[in-house]
Amino acid sequence: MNNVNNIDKSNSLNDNLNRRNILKNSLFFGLGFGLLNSKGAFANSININTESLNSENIIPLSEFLKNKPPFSLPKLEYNYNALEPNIDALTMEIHYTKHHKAYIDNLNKAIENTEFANLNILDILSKLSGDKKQNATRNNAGGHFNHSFFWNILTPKQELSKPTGELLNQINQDFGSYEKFTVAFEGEAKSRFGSGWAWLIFDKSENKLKVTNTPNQDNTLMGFSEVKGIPIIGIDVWEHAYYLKYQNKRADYISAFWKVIDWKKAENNFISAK
Ligand code: MN3
Repeated sequence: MNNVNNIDKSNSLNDNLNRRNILKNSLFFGLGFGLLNSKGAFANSININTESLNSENIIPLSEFLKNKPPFSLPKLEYNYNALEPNIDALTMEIHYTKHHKAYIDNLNKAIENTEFANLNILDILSKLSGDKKQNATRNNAGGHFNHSFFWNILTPKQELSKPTGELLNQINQDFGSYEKFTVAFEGEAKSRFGSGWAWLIFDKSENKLKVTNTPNQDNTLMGFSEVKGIPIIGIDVWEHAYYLKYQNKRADYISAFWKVIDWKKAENNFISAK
C-alpha cells in the first residue's frame, strides 16, 4: 500500500481551513494545532535520522495527528542515540521499531470493518466506551497515540530546562511552584503500579492543569476516562521504556526524563489546549 495517500498534502490555505474545522469539531483541536505548529523549530534543531526514512516512515512525528488509517509509524526526528545518556540508544531503537510499530500494526487489524475503520486517532480515542469488546482498539490506539506524543515531546537539545511563559504561570497557579509540580508529577509516575503512563494534562472544564496516571496504554483523551484532559507532557513508565539502562530504578529514569523534555512544545500544547 502507498502511505503517501494517507498524508494531507494540502497547501497552507487548506491547512488553515482544516485547522478551523478541527477547531470547530473537536475539543482536542489544540493538541494537533500545537504539534503541527511546532514542527519547524523542532526539525531545524536536530539531526534527522535518515536511516528511518523508509516507506513506512514518511509522516513527520510532529504531524502524526494527520495520519489516517491504515496508520503508519511516524518518522522519528532524531537519532536513536540522540537522547543519551538519559535514554539509551538500544532502548530507543527497540521501543520505536518494535513496540510502537506493533501497536500500529495491531491497531490497523483491530479497527478493520469496525466503526473505527475510517477515523483519525483522536476520534478513535474519544469514541472508546470502555466496553471489553473494544480492548484491542483501546490498547493499540492508546499505544500509537501515547508513543507518538512521547517521542514528540522529547528533544536531544534541550533549550529550556523548565517551563516558561504561560505554562509556567499556570503551573505556579495550579501547583504552587514548578518544584511542587515536579514532585506531584514524579509521584504519579512512581506510584503507577505495573505498566502505564504519567501525565500533565489541561482540564478545560476546570481551566486547570492536573497530574494523573493511567494504566497500560490508556490516556486522558479516551471517551471513558474518569480523568479527562489534553496531554501537555507524558512519560512512559512501562519497564520496556527504561529497563535496559535503569533496571528496577524507575525513579532514576523519571529524573532523567526532565533533561530531555522540549518545554517549548509543552507550552505550545498548553496554549493550544486553552
Ligand atoms: Mn512504551
